[in-house]
Amino acid sequence: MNTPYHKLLPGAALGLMPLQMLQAAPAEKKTDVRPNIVYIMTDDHTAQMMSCYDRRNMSTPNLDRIAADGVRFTNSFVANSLSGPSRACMLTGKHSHTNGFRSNETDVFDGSQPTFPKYLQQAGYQTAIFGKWHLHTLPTGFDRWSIVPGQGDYYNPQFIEQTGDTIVHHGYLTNIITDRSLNWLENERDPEKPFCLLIHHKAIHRNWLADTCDLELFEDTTFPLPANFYDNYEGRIAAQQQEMSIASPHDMDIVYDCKMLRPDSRTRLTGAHIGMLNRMDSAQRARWDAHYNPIIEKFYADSLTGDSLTEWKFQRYMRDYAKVVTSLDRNVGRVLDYLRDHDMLHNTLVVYTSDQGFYMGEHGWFDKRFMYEESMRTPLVMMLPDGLDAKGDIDLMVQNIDYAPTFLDLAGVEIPSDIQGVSMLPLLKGERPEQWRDNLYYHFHEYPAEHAVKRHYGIRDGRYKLIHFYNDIDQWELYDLQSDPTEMHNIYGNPGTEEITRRMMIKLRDAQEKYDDPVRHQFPITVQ
Ligand code: SGN
Ligand code: CA
Repeated sequence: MNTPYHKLLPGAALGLMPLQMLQAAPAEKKTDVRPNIVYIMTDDHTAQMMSCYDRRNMSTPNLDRIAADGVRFTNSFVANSLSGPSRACMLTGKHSHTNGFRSNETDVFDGSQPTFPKYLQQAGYQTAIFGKWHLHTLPTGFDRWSIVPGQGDYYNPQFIEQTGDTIVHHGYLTNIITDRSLNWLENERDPEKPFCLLIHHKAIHRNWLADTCDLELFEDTTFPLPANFYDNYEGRIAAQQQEMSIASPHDMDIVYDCKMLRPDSRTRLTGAHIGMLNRMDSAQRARWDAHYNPIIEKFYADSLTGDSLTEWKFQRYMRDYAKVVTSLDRNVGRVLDYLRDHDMLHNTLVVYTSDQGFYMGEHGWFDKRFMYEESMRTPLVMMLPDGLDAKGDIDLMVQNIDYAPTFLDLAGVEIPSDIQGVSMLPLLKGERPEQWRDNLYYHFHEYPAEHAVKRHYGIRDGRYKLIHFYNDIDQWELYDLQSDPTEMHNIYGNPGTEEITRRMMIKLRDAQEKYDDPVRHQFPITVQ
């Protein structure tokens, strides 16, 4: 076994300490030098809206600081592109069928199972989470927690406290989660122990309500339409049946999503939007109305139709989303500043990621769920503690089941053999292990459900992706990501693809066996 990471740190073994350190020891409270972990996760934040990944749309200077000072994963993926399932994967290091949380709508997380916070806690770490949890049972494995119920609210949100009380905090959620996390760092934790702090935001989840101080941003920006915005889904039956289209008045609601509320508004989701606005106090609401009222007036006066209306919705969506990201970026900056100003960065792993990627108009969509690139991917950047020497881009394929074993490895805790993910620690040390995985398994279970994305599983290697949509459909898709990176051409069944199809089906079969997924179907061709 490799030497536990913390044993490599200077001063970890008292006998090896230089004299100056020994003399300074009484003033230094923290005797346990294992690295801290600050794990920031957002909701639905996609790499297209992070300038360290993509410069077309907006600037995120604080997230870019993490990438510039540390590492950027260029092939980071989830195992199931949905909030609760993604969170369960990262907590347990196991795929959805193994940890039991397959769907936001039908499952509850079994909090009695082992998770990385529990293992860290047992190993002497202090553990805490503030923000979104979304697993329908209360957190276990944390010394300190405070979570928003369900999806949480952007304005004047409720928090469920450890005492069992639900209390309302005044203000904007991203600021509040950050304030409370910093307060825990400053005033509540035990400074003698290493810690693992999860700062888990609701931002940038639908319906993208900006902080009042950011409302005016991006109003003069015209975002570029993705090249496949007007995709007709030819050859992709499941994509034809989804309900996450920006163009559709049913899927992207003009009041709820685009905020075009006026007294006679009657859409499917008008009530939900009014409910959210009703959370605001009069000062917040006055700023909101001052911003949106002229836009609403112009929108109804212009009476747009067809592509003009769809493109107008796209611009509103992009603007609102970018405003919410700006607040998030600013708050991440506050955390980085705190760690820097308290001289903690040298001994802290800072992780920034999202529960999955998101469509910013690609294929004409918002939302996620599909195994296609935009939503199977998730951004992942890290600032590394001393002793981990990787720098710049890491292009090996990693998945959110890898976080748990990585954190355990970093803390010097043995990785239990039933964890399905793999520790990324060697990659953070700058190594390039020869035996690293060359494909990823994915399984999306939530159907029938909102957005109508069919159940599917599949395998992705460095070049090809094979997907099987099942349940009330039986459709296979195959993509060559090298020649078709935006997955517009399903080549499954095309002459000349027999050999690659057979090879990908073998990889798929092997992954389903390795991970012991009970949902398996007969392959349509002989696979051996
Ligand atoms: C809500 C949203 C959906 C979203 C799911 C899951 N609808 O139901 O658009 O796909 O959450 O998102 S809303 O009308 O409530 O906004 S997840 O990120 O939590 O999995
Ligand atoms: Ca999400």
